[in-house]
Amino acid sequence: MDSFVNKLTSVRPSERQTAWQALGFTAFLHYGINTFTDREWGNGKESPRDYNPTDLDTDQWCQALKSAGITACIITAKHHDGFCLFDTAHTKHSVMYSPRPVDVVASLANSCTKYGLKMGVYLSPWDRNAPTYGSGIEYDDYFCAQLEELTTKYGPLYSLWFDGACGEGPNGKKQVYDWNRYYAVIRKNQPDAVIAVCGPDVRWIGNEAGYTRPSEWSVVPSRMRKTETTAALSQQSDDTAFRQKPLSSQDEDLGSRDFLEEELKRGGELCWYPAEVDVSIRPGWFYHPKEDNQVRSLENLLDIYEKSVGGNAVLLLNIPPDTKGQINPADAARLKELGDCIRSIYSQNLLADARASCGHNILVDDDTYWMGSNETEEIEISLEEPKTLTHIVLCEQTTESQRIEAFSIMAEIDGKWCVLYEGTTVGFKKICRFKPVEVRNLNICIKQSRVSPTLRYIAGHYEER
Ligand code: FUL
Repeated sequence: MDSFVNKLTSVRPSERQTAWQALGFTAFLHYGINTFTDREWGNGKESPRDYNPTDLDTDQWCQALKSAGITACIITAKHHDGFCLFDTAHTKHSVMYSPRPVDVVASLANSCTKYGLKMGVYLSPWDRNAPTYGSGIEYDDYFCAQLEELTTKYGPLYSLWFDGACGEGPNGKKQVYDWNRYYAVIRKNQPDAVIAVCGPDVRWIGNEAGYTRPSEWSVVPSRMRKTETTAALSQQSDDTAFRQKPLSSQDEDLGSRDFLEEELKRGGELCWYPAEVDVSIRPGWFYHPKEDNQVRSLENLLDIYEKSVGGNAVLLLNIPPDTKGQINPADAARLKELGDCIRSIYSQNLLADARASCGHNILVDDDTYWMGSNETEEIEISLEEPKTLTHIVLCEQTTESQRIEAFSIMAEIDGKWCVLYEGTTVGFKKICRFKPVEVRNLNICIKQSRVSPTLRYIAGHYEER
């Protein structure tokens, strides 16, 4: 085997990354002092008295998320304003000093257990309230003490999410974050949790608009881990080898064969760093009553879902609880519609009774998988009776790395083979959409792969339009 492609496909996910990827559709919950001050970024000077939900109900949050088919959620335990939604021993700038002293993180953890959702936390390193912010070790001690609380008191967490914002604190100083120290606390207490965005396990997609690249690779240059945010970038010091050619999380090509070849030639290294799409259901990350009529449309959300979850990424859809302390009826109704729609399209594999030429039961969604013997392969799928399809779902066995570089889906229509879809990457899950077509015979042509391709699952679906 060519040592170059061998090198690319020897990059594999960790168990925690694979478990995270399987969550597919997840939620962000931006909730805190900004919810009550009607702001996006607080300045840290707010009073805990401002926090006053009239009817906090984290069960209701979970019900709304479940109705959309969401599997996990991340709560903003502390945003840049430094106000803590949990019972921390290290500051009085928290819910416990508000008119409603309820540990929101604990309440959500209980609700998540009740409804079978996983929970993660966002803890902003930028803290505009902490007096020690910008002091160096003293602030790191504070931040680690809060991480210690969050990672030991609330049961298993699936994700710790760090954005890269690094502004000034109350005394006008900036903090240089000791990331490795923060990571060590998480690895010690929550070894199964991924560390996302400013972390080694999950890559920021590069935008907050819900856009996923048509070719989304999980094998990317290792230096992506340092450059996904401007804050992380500004903290880089010794990246001399690459100064001439900086990498940005916004770049369209992060993982093609040519691009990675160039990277290796320059002395770079590769890592498994899968993408997460964070996007809000409304214009803001926090709840603002004036945005009640700006909840994204069902059509738009379904499109984002299909391109992210079905584009080798995880969707992290932000749904901000309102001043009552609940998911607003406008968002809750949209989530239910979205869930109904996803269930109606994807619950049933219309190819389940078909025959696949690869000799492996690839039409059953289980842990087994097929591996071809050549870099190009064809799998014919024949149905007993013709069926109308609008979607084909392909899943690679990503524990064997990401191998497929180009594929097409062909259908025999009136005795002629026609192209239904042409694609590049597959990865964990690829959703391919096309105009309704009645088919009996399909051909999945893998036109190029790094080494012998794998497929774990193929499904066909129909969406009534
Ligand atoms: C950013 C923050 O500045 C926004 O307020 C929001 O929390 C977003 C998810 O991350 O870095």
